[in-house]
Amino acid sequence: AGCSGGGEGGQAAAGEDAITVGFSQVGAESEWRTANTRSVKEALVAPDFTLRFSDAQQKQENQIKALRSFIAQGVDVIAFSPVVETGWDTVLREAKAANIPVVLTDRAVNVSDDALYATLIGSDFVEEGRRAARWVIEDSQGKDGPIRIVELQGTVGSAPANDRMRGFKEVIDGDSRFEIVRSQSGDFTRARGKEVMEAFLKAEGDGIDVLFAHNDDMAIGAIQAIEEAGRKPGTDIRIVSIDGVRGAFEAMKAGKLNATVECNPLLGPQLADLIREVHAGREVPKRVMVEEGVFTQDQADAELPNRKY
Ligand code: GYE
Repeated sequence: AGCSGGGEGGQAAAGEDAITVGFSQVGAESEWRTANTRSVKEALVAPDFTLRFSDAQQKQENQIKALRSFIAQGVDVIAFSPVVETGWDTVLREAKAANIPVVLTDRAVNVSDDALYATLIGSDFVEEGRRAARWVIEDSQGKDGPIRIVELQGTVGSAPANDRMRGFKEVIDGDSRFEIVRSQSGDFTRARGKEVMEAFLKAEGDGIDVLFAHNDDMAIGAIQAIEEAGRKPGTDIRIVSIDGVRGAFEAMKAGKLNATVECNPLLGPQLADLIREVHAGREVPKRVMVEEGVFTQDQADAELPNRKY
């Protein structure tokens, strides 16, 4: 192996046995995603790993191209966070034919044969949706219906959008006071979250009681739209979102966001361990879950200094 240490900036050189990993990331659409990218890049380092990183800019076609290029380069392991759930069978078969194991991070796929990937490490998005709904119900104690909810969905066809929608609806449907009056995608970005919220406000006027956003960034965009419409976010419209990024804690401290459901993006170290196992040909669980909780406004001040993303 030899040459450890050295190099510029004190960075270790890749060892002879370094595992070459091709990682295809979704994009840089949210605070969650930038924290996730940082975590992956910090974990997959020399001397144990050589990382080839590719950003798909939220487009599946770019991801498929990146995976094909990793296959052509003959990387040891492919890891990727699939933009959407469907449409992966062909390229995953190509990886399998080339004997390159695939580790899914963060988002799930919908494939005909689960043997097309080795394992998935990520959060339970259905449970996150349920948690958001339970918070809404708790927050609405003693209130009469109808309580009108608008929903900002994540990227159409993505696992977190599909699952968070399903989990939220499952719980909210059990309480007849609630009605989801509008539901549309804001693509997990602040800019789209703001635009779609503007359209909701235009269509519904004062008739919106609750906003459920599939991520914090869209909620933060929507908060701006609500303020520009002359209403008070967090008061006139109660707001819950998902991720638990720093921006959400700051919005909670300012009284503008009411609650955030945690979704931990710091998967790098666990991903590195899984890649090692898979590369060594050892048996791994098909699904590895990340543990997380829910935070409310009254906890924001105390919790903010502890946040790592
Ligand atoms: O919630 C959102 C990001 O897949 C869990 O993607 C991830 C989601 C996250 O853009 O902020």
